[in-house]
Amino acid sequence: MKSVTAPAEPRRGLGALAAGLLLPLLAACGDDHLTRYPQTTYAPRTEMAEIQMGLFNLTLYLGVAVGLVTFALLGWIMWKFRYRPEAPEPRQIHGNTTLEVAWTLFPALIVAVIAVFTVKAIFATQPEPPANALNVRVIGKQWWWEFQYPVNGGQDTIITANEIHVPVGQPVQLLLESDNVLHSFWVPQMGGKRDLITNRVNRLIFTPREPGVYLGQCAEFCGDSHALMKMRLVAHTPQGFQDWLNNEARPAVEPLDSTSSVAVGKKLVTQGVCAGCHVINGTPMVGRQGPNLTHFGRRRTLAAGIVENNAENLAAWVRNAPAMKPGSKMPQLGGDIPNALTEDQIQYIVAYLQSLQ
Ligand SMILES: [Cu+2]
Repeated sequence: MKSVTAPAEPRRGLGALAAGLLLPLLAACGDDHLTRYPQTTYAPRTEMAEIQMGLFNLTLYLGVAVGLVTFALLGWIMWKFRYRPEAPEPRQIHGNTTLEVAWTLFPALIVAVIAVFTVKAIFATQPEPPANALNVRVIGKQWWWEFQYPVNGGQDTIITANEIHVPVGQPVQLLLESDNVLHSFWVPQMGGKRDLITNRVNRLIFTPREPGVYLGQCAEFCGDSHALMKMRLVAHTPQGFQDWLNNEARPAVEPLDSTSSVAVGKKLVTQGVCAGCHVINGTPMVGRQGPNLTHFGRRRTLAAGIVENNAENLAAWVRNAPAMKPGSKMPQLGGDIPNALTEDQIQYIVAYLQSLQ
């Protein structure tokens, strides 16, 4: 039976092909797509990201040109040599040296051009660290990020998690490592990616240009919650960065009133189950398993960027972290388990953690 829907298929195929070809071009036209796709490589904000996008565009355009020529030739040949009942059998040939030399040399030339620009880009994106670089040690965890800022000439270290803060206009050198499995640091608008591995320190150097909040995430499969290992890169003005750093250097704020829910929460956190895994500077907590919580209340998100940092989400996280992040090393602390925290206790803990500005 003759199908009546068949003619629509090639048209739909052509539509998809055209969309596939046009989408990157449209995406490159402006930053409107940033709202929809905030973790984009199409809006570079460092020289490194620009070099990488240039290389991507070069291969994309060459690929599109080769594709257009190939499909045009194919179409022309199919039309010219289409079946005609009256036509005699075509002349039978074997081998054509000119054609074979041409279709060997031409692709080799294209690959050579790509290779030249690729090697240039490799050297350009792996520069020697500039003398004025801000060094940040980045340690990939399962599944969150630790950021360490050496201060006072390397005497002290400021430790934070999941939100990396940098100034604009100054080169940033990330010293990337892992103490567990492989991870990969990727904030697309800054450039990247680069792996965090256990037996060497990898470097990533870039200079943020514009203040803003840039989204990133781990780009190397690292276990159950790999897809939930996100981060924010916050680029400040130089003064804004210094203010942030100065605040991070302070010990945790004390509850104003010793009878408040914040004070009750402080006692629960610093003397209870949290103390085994977390540090809050200025308290006796010494755990190094989990993120440093000294200024936790200032972070925009929690659980490595997966949800907004608000009272409701924080309570849900404290109550049952593995329910939000499968495989999380933070255990379930509330709900239906022996010796669970009560709902009141969870609210006190939330009040204290949110007070840590
Ligand atoms: Cu990871």
